[in-house]
Amino acid sequence: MAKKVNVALIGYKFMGKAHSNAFRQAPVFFDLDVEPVMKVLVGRDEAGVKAAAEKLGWESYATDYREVVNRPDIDLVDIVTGNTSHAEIAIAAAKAGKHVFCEKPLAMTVGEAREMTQVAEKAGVKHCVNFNYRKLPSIQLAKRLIDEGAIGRIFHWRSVYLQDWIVDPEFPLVWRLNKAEAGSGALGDLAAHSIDLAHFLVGDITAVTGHMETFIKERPVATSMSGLVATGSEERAPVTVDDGTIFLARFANGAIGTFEATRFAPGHRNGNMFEINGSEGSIRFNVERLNELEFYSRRDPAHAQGFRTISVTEGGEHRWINAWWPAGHIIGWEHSFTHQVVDLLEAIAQDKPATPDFRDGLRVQLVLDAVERSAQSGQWVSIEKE
Ligand code: SOE
Repeated sequence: MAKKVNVALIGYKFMGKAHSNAFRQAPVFFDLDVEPVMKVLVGRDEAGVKAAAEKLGWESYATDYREVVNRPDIDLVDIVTGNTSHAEIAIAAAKAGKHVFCEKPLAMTVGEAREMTQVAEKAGVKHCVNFNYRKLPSIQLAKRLIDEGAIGRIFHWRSVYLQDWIVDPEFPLVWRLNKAEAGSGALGDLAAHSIDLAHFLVGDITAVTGHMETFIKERPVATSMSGLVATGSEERAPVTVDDGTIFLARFANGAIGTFEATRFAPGHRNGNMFEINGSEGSIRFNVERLNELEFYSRRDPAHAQGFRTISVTEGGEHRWINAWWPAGHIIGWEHSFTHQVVDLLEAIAQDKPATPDFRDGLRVQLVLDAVERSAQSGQWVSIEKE
């Protein structure tokens, strides 16, 4: 009988649904060394959390995370609350000796991210930040090709992360548009993913210069700041985060990069895309076609040159893919969450580091912070040491 890992999930909205699904799917599709138990769902609104616990498949619910993180029967605390409470909950959980899993961006500030990392490392618990795109078979293939030298020395990273859900100026001022609640806009919500992928695939970023823009300065006040539904309210208040951000980056290995993140790109719902160019070839990725990786090799014979599209459902060698369906039976966005949970549970079972961990989250936070400072000063800003 596999050892049980009792999980407490703090938060139950969009990400709560995604994480609950991952904990449900992981033991069904994967042969795990430990068995996750969906013990308790936590939220402040009793009626809301009770209904969510029933729907999402949690054994019980609670309204105070402080009691839950100190419960002896809880092994893993998963944090999907708003960005403002990540640090408080993660630190409390790690100090109570629990493994901690946290949504991105890791924190509101570099100071918070540093403290979270230090406390978790000192406590000796597993700590993991959910940069879920790393956990796609196509991204793992990109990493493998790069590590095998298939694209040679890397010259360029070029990423865009494009969404379009707030182009309408009447779209209300939800929490994601409020700096005090979100920390930043497109930068922390979207570019954070691209930065983590760049760190994973290319290496450390050493300096950045950026520009951030808020196109719609005021919006109707949302009756519920967490709602995503237009309210038709007459009252308007300032948008305090970036609608779109661009920045240039230098990498430690000599590569250079461009990053663009925006919620103002009509037609793009979740266009997380990048291209990497090296001395021997190139790699292209688009999350809206996440079962594929495009690869160009200069080593191909002249008559066969051209980008090829590799299906990561083929060949049986791609990470996680054999646990799902036969070749050609594609997987989706939510599978990246399940793969992350599988990796985290394996890290717990085998007592090895979880990836990406809080230090990776801190590395991203340092870049987010440097981009903001550069946008204010108009200067290049070096990335601080962790
Ligand atoms: C909303 O902009 C959002 O869900 C982000 O918060 C996620 O991190 C990203 O994966 C998709 O878009």
